[in-house]
Amino acid sequence: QMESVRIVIVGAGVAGISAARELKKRGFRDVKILEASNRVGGRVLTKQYGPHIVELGAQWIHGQGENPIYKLAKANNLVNDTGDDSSSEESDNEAQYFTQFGEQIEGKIARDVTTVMNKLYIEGDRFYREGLPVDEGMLSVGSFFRRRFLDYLAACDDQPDRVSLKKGVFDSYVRFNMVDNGCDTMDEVCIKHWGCYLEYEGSQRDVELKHGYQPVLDLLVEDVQSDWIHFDKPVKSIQYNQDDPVSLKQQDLSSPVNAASCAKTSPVKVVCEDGDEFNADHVIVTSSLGFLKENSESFFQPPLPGVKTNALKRLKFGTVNKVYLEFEKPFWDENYDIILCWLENQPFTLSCIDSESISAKCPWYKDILSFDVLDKLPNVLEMWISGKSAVTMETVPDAELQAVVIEILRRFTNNANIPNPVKMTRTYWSGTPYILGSYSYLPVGASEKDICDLADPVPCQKNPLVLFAGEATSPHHFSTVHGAFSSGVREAMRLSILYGGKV
Ligand code: 6YU
Repeated sequence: QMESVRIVIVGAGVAGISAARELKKRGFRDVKILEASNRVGGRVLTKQYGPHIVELGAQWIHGQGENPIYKLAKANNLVNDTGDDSSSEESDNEAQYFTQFGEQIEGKIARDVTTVMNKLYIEGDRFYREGLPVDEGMLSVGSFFRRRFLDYLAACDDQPDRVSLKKGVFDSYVRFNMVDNGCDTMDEVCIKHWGCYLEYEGSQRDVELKHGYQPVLDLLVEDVQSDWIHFDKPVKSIQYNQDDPVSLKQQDLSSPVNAASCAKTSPVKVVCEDGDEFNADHVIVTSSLGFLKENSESFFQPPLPGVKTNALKRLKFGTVNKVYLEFEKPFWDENYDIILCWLENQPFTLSCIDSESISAKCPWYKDILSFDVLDKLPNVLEMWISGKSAVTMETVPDAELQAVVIEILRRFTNNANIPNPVKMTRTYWSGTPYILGSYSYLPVGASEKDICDLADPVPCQKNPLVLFAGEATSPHHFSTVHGAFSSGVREAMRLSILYGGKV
């Protein structure tokens, strides 16, 4: 029976591929994946860079233990398991902190602050895990961090200069978390649900892949029939019949009446931008939260129920971008990432840009987090930025971007001799059609229930015509590759069970 069930999957990102793979394992044979772009992977995008690679999207496997992506990569000898913890105090020390005045902050100051903040990061989980009451004035992770950091500062009784430097390191810690969460500010991120995101067991929080994500993606795609995937097939709308019981498929088709009505009936019609239409019994939508937030009204006919549109409104989807700068040779100390710390209330203007430029009107560069040194690309620095500033940066022309970034590097490191890069590669995640950002997060006012509501099929669980997968539908692993993967498996299993398959 499964062989004749028609399933369309929207999107060939990790969630879509993982759903297709699981459907195939479970005996489904009539599956089509419609992908808007001309490639597999979505937010996983490994690019060849000379003899090496860069990751324009996902970069690490977050966590070990039962992480399904870690298990797959490990079994295929694709991970760099060093055994050390990349989020430990030691590795935080493999960074140099600079102020906008070209002053390098003493290692001990940076260490003290990051140690305090790493403890607060973990403590913040307790509001969710232990149900601790949340203070009205401290609803966000940003306000929690700030208040508890100020308590720490008050207890230290440092000289004003030292206080200012510590605040600078604190500011960079907050920006690190903005990148980690893909948000505009940590004042948006809900402290009550901070612990909702679960880390896997294991000593390494961020596991590196020897050859990047591409070989992992290849392993997943290998298990999917290649003729299932249709590229350059953007889906424009999904029409589903709320009243059509799925049980029609399960009726006795030997009766000519039933057979004829089943042949005619299509509970779901998937319409593509090019006019092609696909009739199906079920559709699994894996479009990003960003795409759904923007398009759900016209995308689903009839419109999604209120509980779903409310979830779409409440959950948030941010932007993280990277810029790769290649120099003729390294001017930095080996292995030391360059982290920017802005000291408070100090004027700062760039000399390289005119007053009419985008960067002068909107100083996006103040949200640059760091310039990271890459083991495998010795001449390259990787710059990170998050939030609205990352979106603004996408509109800045190459020449202006390069000038700004190089002036920032020169001024922070107090090294006027830093040359211009020989090559620059940049990402545009907010402007990437059908993705429109980087990953989802839980803002103040949203909860785990919104994620579950988003994941629920439509019109209802008993009659799942339109199913939802993708990282943003994963209550405990949103924003990750493994969350996307598991959500695809989850929805394939939902269909398998519906047609009598085993759990
Ligand atoms: C991870 C990491 N990582 C950095 C950056 C980015 C992301 N992530 P997709 O969008 O991929 O696929 C959908 C497809 O559907 C797509 O191809 C579309 O073209 C297509 N489509 C959509 N609409 C369509 C339509 N109408 N018709 C046809 N086709 C359509 N994750 O594990 N490790 O290091 C990073 C990072 C710059 C952009 C990441 C990372 C996120 C993952 O990349 C992402 O979740 C999945 O790939 C999504 O797959 P998908 O299939 O769901 O959608 C406390 C707490 C904190 C919480 N955060 C902690 C974790 C921090 C995460 N940090 C990540 C950091 C980096 C560097």
